[in-house]
Amino acid sequence: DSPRAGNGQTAFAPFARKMRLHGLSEGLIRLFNSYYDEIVARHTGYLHEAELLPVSAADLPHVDSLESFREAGRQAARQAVVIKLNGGLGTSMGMTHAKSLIPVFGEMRFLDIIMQQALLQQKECGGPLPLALMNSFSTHEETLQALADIREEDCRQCTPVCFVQHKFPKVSRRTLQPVSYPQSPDMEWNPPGHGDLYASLVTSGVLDDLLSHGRRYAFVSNSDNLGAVLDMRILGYMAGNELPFIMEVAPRTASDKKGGHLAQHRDGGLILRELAQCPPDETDAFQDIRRYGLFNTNNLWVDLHALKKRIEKEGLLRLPVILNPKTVNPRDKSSEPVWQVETAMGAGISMFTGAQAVVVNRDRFIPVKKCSDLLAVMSDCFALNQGTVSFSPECRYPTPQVTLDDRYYDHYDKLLQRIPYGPPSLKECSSLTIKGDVTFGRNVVIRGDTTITTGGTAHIPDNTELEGEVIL
Ligand code: UPG
Repeated sequence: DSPRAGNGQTAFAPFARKMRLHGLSEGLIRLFNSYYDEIVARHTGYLHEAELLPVSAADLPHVDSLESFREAGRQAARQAVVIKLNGGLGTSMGMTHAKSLIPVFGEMRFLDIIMQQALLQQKECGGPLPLALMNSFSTHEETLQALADIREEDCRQCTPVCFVQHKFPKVSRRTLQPVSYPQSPDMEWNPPGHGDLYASLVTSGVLDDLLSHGRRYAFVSNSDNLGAVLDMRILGYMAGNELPFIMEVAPRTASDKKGGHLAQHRDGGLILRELAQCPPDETDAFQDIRRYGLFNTNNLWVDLHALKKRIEKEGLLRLPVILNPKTVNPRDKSSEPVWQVETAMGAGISMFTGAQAVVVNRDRFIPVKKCSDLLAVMSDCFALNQGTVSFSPECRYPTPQVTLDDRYYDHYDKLLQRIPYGPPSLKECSSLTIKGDVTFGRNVVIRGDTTITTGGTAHIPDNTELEGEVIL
């Protein structure tokens, strides 16, 4: 049972001290204080079923219907900026460094592909198009190093602006006080989620800088989404209609049950619900893809003028809080239980009057979250051409559903050990499930729905073709 913190101000004082000591601004301290008050008041941050209504794709504009805005988009590109969220580590693929530094196509890492995309988009726009990376305290140094190593020629034409997102002190779930972890003081802090973008743009000075250079329309996306490139139609639609905010949403499939879904609040506007905001006894409704048929791709468009005006009036954007229960050392489950205070960028959809959602095709959402996504992306289902990642026209099905055995494929290195000659051909495969420790030889072809099971360790010989239930 966690003790109540008593007088909120007194209880918060140690957080304010700690944050000041680490150079965090008074505005951010006030923002964190308001989130902290919610912890003290025992708010959960949950969005309940009873508050929500589904949204139908038929009621939203589809990107393919926005063709007439393409030219307006080209004009508005002079006022655009591309921002990539680059605060995350590759932990979901067993890596301890910045996720954007994991190779995805041969030697090409997410970061190299982002740089190529930026150069290509500059050509399309016929002029400079700034690229900004929001790093976190965990990814900043190595991202700077990697950018320095990327070919000088590429960087000269497009030098990304890097800014570092804030950090929030972890809150002890026992005492509701700042947690102390002297053996690794960095672990006393957490990145506050990608919702921190709005505050970080302000406190880093990047918002004012972009506006003073005439950059008004920000296209923001996850750095691990290989399909997130500037779309002139959506940009033109935003500029032409003076929209403050657009969320790109896509029809949900069975594999999109975890991301945030779009809904309408019973009080009116559109709203994003992340899995962490769903009460545990309502996850079935959350995952019902027929009820909530659209998910947030996290490709967002923000009018920086509107953001600036809003902040001048009301201070840093206060988003719905997400309380993430963890241990201070995430790898040591016996260490102190903490709350990580986080927010999600897509929550902006309910912060700006007039915000809209646009339905997009799957080619704008090619995420790589786990090794199973990576295997599909590395296979012949996808191709990379000068930064453009596309589905192979020879692919018979939409992206194959790949399910790997986490005991042998949870880490990037383990995956590579099991596909020493590259991934099997998946262009005629609709689903591949691997149960057990399976290594692939050269030129293996998988077709249809295939499940490969082995009790021990199995090697698939060169030139094998597999389909259906395969027991090795
Ligand atoms: N990131 C940061 N800072 C943070 C947390 C994350 O820069 O503090 C970056 C991270 O590097 C990645 C992106 O944000 O590039 C997305 O982060 P992640 O934690 O992987 O979020 P997801 O689980 O992918 O969820 C987001 C949205 C969700 C949406 C989904 C689409 O929250 O609503 O459905 O993206 O992939």
